[in-house]
Amino acid sequence: MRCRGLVKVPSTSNKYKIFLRLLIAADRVQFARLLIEIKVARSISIPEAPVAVEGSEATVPALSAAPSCQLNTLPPLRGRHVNSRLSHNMARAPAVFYVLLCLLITERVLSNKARNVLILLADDGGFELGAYGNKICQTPNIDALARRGLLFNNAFNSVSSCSTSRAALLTGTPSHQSGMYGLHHGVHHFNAFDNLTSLPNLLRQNGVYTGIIGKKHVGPDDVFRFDYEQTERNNHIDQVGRNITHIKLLARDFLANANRDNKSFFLYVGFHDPHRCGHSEPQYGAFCERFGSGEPGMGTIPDWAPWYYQWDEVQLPYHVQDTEAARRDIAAQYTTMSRLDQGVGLILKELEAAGHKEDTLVIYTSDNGIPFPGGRTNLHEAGVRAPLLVASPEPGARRNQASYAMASQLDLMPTVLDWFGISTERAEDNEVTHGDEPKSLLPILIKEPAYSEAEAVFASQTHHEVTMYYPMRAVRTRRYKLLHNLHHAMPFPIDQDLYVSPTFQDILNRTRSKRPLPWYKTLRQYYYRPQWELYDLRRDPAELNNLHGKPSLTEVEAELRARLQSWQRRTRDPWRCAPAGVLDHDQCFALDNGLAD
Ligand SMILES: [Ca+2]
Repeated sequence: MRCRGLVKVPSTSNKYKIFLRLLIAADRVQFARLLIEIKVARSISIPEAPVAVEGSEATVPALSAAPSCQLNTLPPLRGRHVNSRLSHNMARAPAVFYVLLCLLITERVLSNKARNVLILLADDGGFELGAYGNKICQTPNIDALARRGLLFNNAFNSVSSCSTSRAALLTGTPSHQSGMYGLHHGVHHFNAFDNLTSLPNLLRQNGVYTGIIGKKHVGPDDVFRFDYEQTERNNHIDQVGRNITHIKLLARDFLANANRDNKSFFLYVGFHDPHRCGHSEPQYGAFCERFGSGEPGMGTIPDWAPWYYQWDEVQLPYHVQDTEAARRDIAAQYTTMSRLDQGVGLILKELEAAGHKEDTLVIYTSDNGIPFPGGRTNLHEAGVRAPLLVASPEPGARRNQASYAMASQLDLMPTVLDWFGISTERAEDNEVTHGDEPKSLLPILIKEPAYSEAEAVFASQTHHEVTMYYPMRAVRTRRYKLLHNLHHAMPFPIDQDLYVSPTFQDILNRTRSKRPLPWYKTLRQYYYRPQWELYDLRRDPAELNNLHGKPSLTEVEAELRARLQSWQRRTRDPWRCAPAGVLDHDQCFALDNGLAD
């Protein structure tokens, strides 16, 4: 990917320069009063001291307080140098000058045309959202965001694992091409290739102020570098990912910096909610739903009013068994979703208070499916189908509408670059079917594209944890999905986090004791999968009826398979000959292991 464009920095107009010269001679005290008055009109509240959560090993780091006088919300006036000249030379200026100055400043603010992006990323969040039809889980802030923008009904992750998905989102590159084959932290230790171009690096090179608050979980550092980083590297993950008061204050700090420097910004908020924590911090509950709840020993998050749900009233997803244990697990997830929702509301208020509601593209999505059987780590629908809300402040942008266009998270990098006016080039390749490249979603925000059965998204998964080697590749059109389980003879792996969950333990215990298991699969079916899976999603959204090899769909399957192979070649998938062949000098050589079909 090669960058061609630059973010435009507005130049000082001649008119502006003339008025500045006129103003050199004004009274210092009155000028200061004027600035204070303007500040009052644009003020944001003084930051509160963040509250540490009792029982957490983490401490809340001190934030750099926002300046008491919010001059940083004003245009730069060519920096402190000009301000200093004004301060020293203004004397007895007529009131009309102040009015003119005020008009000038207003004009400059309005004509500045800052273009900013805010990404709000849930961790393992699904469709527990009112905007997507969940009537039980309360998410008024995200629902309000949906009303301000466009809701995508066919949005997909390109992989169903945390680090790999985040790397894909931030590079527009599928996991088998980025080198980020699995989780980044601990013994898993996966990293992207050193020469990969990432969105934050590209934006920084183009003068955009970049920030990440919360979960980063990708590396190496040089490939994913933000100007402002408050992540699990320098904080406890719960403090930057679940303590919504702390997250709010960090956002305020970042926005104050952007305003002070009068820069376009890209802010990526990686919530850790609604991720499970039964594996890492069981004292807070299966989803950390008690963290900061105000209960004894749990600490208090000042901005969070917890919602609690009745287990027998939750809206059970089709891929979760209908038992009390699983329903209680879902109820805990809802409580954590509601904390995420309130965090989203706080960030959006900070954005508005900083004066950027009308110049910022806001995107809400999730890195992978919910952490339940059939969800995260699967390329089935519940693992990769993602909520996606995009709210544009542009005149004419669609609001309170839904789109059925196929959208991949690989599209988010070109979307953000498009928003900032940064053009890129990719090498031409005739093997790629038109439309299979990542694309900007901005045109869809204006007009729904014509319906096309040919639209497709792709997915690629190799690991989650380092021990969970189970490579899969998939192509999904509006109607069909073809899924290739490359090493299907192995049992499908289960991650530590899911294994200890009440839901999976319930499946295990019921299977072992041969008690009824009201689930959509048996455990054996879940573990052992065929090499190829083909589904007609219009008729079979739960993907229970594998149509692979069905004579009436021979042509459909062949087309999907060719398209998937073409995508794998184009993206230089090292697994493109597996499992029936060995790749050598861009050719597949047969292994004669009986897996060619
Ligand atoms: Ca995740």
